[in-house]
Amino acid sequence: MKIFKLFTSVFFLILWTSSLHAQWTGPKVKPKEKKEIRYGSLTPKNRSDTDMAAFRNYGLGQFIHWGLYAIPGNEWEGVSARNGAAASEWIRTWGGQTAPKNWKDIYDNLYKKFNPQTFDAKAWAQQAKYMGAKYMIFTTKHHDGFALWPTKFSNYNITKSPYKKDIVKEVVDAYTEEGIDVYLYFSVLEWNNSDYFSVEPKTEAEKKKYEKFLSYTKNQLLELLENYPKIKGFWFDGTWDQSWVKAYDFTYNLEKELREKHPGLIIGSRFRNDEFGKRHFDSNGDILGDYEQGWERKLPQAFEWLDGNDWDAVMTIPPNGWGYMKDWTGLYTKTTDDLLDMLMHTVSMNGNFVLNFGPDGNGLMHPEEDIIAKEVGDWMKVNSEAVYGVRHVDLPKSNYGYYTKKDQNLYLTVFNRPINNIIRLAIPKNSNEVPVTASILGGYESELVVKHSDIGLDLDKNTYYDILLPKEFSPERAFVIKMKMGMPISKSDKLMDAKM
Ligand code: JFZ
Repeated sequence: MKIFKLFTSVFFLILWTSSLHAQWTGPKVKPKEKKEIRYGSLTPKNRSDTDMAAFRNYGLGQFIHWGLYAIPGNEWEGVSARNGAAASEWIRTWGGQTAPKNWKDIYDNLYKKFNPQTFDAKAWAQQAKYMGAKYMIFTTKHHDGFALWPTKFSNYNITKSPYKKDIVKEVVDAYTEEGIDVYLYFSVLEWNNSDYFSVEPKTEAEKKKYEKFLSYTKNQLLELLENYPKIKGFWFDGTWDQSWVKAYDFTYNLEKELREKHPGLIIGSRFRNDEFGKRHFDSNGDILGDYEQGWERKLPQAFEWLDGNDWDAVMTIPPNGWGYMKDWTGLYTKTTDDLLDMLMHTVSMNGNFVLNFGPDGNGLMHPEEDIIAKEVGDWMKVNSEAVYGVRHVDLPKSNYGYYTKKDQNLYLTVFNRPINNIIRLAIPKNSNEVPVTASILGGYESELVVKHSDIGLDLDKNTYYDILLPKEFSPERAFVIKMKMGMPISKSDKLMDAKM
């Protein structure tokens, strides 16, 4: 019996995860026949306005998950929730042997203890600025339903905590002041709202309740736009339940209203679905919303997978867990080098990389996060030219690292340095743009030697440019070679084939 139960739950888990991931984590397959869609995207692919142009140039962002879950920090009275809850911000769902008695009750009363004495939004914003973040995403309300702003539409909000003050306002103001654009994370799904349904409401009474929930959601979103007109967009979450999926007429009109109220507003593909229940991409495979919002703790392997859409990737430092997690021991936590690699992977494919932070119950970052923010910032001080406002480069993939480009500049961020100190770039023979000069960003002053090495391999479509790295140059992290592109001095010779 137990085994059977285990099998069925594993089966449903696999079913659930595969349905979550099916559409957006691999190459996009477009259906052969076009369908008539009435609830498709309200905005065109690759919006061309200035707000979207700014989004496209961010390169690096910061995510902050903060809420009541910051108080337990993934443990309670010395007992870890690590094997009982999905992630630290999901600790309310803690179950099984290790969970405290009446845990949900304890959790739902945590707001009485939420009093972050050392919270300083300005300090966060300065840290993000130092790190090089150009935008940030802040959790106004996670799945637990607790609002960090003084919402008029629910009592479960910050004014009922001992802290009382409007946290969302503090964050929006402080980051905007530093020149960092703010996006608000908003979970539609709520765990402890009796008007919420995960399945489609069936009876009249259920429908009535869910109607109430929908107008509550709409009211809160309009309220956020009203209160914080400086924000640039929403980052939606918790929109996967059938109740929401079936409410496509409501969500379509809501999106319209939000956009009308706040021209330029940016909304990703995780907000709503079409009338056939297709999420992120509609039934014709076209993106819903302004950018692809499915790259969460995962990165595309190939540029083609993105189908030319704008996108961002959000990333945790621990394997999983977005909220504060006090104890990082025994987990692989991503190093600064790991994160820089992911950053360049992302921007080399036209995406924005968004690094998550989970401050504690007092408003302080995890000490390891402070170190990473500093180290990423140090690196960005020297190398951000290869990150901001750059585009994908259509060259054969380099094994040394990642290409990006801006105007006549080609950047290669080197993560794998060759033993012989010769960086050999493969450039298609018919290319009318080749590296002419090269230098290393920051520190190393003199220009590098660039040599055309036309190897002459038969049938090879490429010719080669060698950049010689000075032996004495020994940086501690990835470094960026900046090249000026220009006309080739001589076209690659077509060597006469010997007779075979
Ligand atoms: C969601 C939340 O449940 C989580 O707590 C966190 O806030 C994260 C940023 O978003 O988690 C998800 C949502 C969607 C997918 C995976 C995790 N997904 O589509 O693969």
